Amino acid sequence: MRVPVAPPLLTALVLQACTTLVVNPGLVDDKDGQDDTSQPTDSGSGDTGKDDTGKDTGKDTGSGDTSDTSDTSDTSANGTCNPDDCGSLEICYEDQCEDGLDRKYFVTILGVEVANRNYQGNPWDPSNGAPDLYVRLGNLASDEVSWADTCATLVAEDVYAYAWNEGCEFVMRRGAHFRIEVWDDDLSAGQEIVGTFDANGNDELIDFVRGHGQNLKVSNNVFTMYFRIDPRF
Ligand SMILES: [Ca+2]
Ligand SMILES: [Ca+2]
Repeated sequence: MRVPVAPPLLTALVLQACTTLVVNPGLVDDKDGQDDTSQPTDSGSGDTGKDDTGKDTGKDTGSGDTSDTSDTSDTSANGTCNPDDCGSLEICYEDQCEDGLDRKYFVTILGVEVANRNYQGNPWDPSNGAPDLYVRLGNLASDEVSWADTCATLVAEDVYAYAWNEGCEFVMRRGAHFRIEVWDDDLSAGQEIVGTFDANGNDELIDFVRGHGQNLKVSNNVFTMYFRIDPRF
C-alpha cells in the first residue's frame, strides 16, 4: 500500500507537482477488475480516428514498460519535422510547422489511477469506501476560478482506477490557462480534489500541444492520469 505523506499542504502541492509530462505510458489497469470491459478502444467518444493503424492506444498491456518513453516509432503522429526547428509557438503537424495555439484540439482523458488513501492518509470515502472519480477539463476564465469552457467525464463510482476514453474539443488560445482536474465526487462526504494538470500561459500551452498524438501522463504519490491531445485540423 502506498502511504501518502505530509498532510497539511498537500492540496496546494498537487496543483504544482504534477505538471511533468511523460510520453507514451501504458494505460490504466483496473485494480478492482470491475471495468476492464470498458478499457479504451477505438469506439469511445475520444476517438479521433488517428489511432486505428495499430498505434499504442493503451491496449498494450505493458503498463510497466518505461522503455516506451524512448520509443520513437510513434513520432510519425507529429510529422517528421522537428518542433525545435519551428517557431516558438508552432507545432509540427503533418510534417509542417504550423501555429500551435489559437487552434482546435480534442483532449481525451484516457484514465486515472489513485492510491488507496487520500492526501490526509485517510480512505477516500467513509467506511473505507473507494472514490467516485471523474475528470473536469477546460479553459479557466480570467478570474482563474470559474471556467470559460469546460466538460467532464462521467462519474465512475467506487473505483481506484478507471479508463474513460472521453474528452472534448477545445481551442487552445494564446495566453490561456487550460486545466484538467480529477475529482472524487462523493455524495455523503462532498467533493474532494484528487489531482490537477495545468498548462498556464503560452510556454506551458505549447509544451502541452507539442505532445499531440501521444499518450501523456501526470502523476504524484496519490494519483496518475493518462491523457492525450490531438489537433482537429
Ligand atoms: Ca471522498
Ligand atoms: Ca465512493
